[in-house]
Amino acid sequence: MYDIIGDIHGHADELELLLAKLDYQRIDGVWQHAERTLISVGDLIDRGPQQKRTVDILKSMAEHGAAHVIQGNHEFNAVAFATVDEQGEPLRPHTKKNQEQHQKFLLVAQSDPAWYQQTIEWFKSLPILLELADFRVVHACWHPESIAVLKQYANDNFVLHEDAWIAANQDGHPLYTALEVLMKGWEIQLPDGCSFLDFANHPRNKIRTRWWLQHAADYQQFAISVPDITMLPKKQVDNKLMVGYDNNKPLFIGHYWLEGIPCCLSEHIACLDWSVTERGL
Ligand SMILES: [Mn+2]
Repeated sequence: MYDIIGDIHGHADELELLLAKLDYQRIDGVWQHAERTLISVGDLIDRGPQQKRTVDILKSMAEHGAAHVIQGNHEFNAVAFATVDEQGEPLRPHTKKNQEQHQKFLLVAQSDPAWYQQTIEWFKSLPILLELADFRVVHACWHPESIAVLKQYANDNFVLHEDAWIAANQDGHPLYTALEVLMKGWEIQLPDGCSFLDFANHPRNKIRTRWWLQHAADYQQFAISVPDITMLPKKQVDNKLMVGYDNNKPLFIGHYWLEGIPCCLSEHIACLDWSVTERGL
């Protein structure tokens, strides 16, 4: 049996409360359960107050066989931030915005470089998705075309090859595009001239979508994670921009920072990310 948990984002106290609630016990420093295995949908880091403890809890569980952890976009970005190309340039530029998003994690990194190095190596070893006999897990979007691309650059367990990290961060490379879809979701451009303000008040002209919808929808119905949905047009979305889900197996995702009373996104899809962190942080 499995317990699947959502984006923790540095909230180790809440993670331990949840593990205790799920009847896991800390034995010799490692949280575990005699009959159950934990699955994390990724995004362990950034935002929250306990970056190191959160990583250490889940890493020790994974090493003990008590948990499976996949990469979220935050782990992927952390590796890219810490890795340089042949010219010595970081794969993820150290811009002000990228540093700010990563600040809480970088503070720990600076105070404990050895831990930082080991953590980045562990992040690199995490799969991008899980396909088990009875269900699937990916951070944001299950998209067969993107998974086919990923397979060319990953091992049988969907762990990226060491030498694929450069391509994975090259804007326009097929692997870059595939990973964007799998870990950040299916995003589409708004019609010309349309934009909205996101939770950080940044204007955007691309929306995150309810990619699993199979039928025609307008932009307001298709969008997710938009603070004021009325800023979007009621115009119908072109069917070619809708990918849908094959419904072959139940799917578990995170990423979408949902609010309200938890419910399934569709008959076959559950999102586990119901905002341990307040929005706007
Ligand atoms: Mn995410």
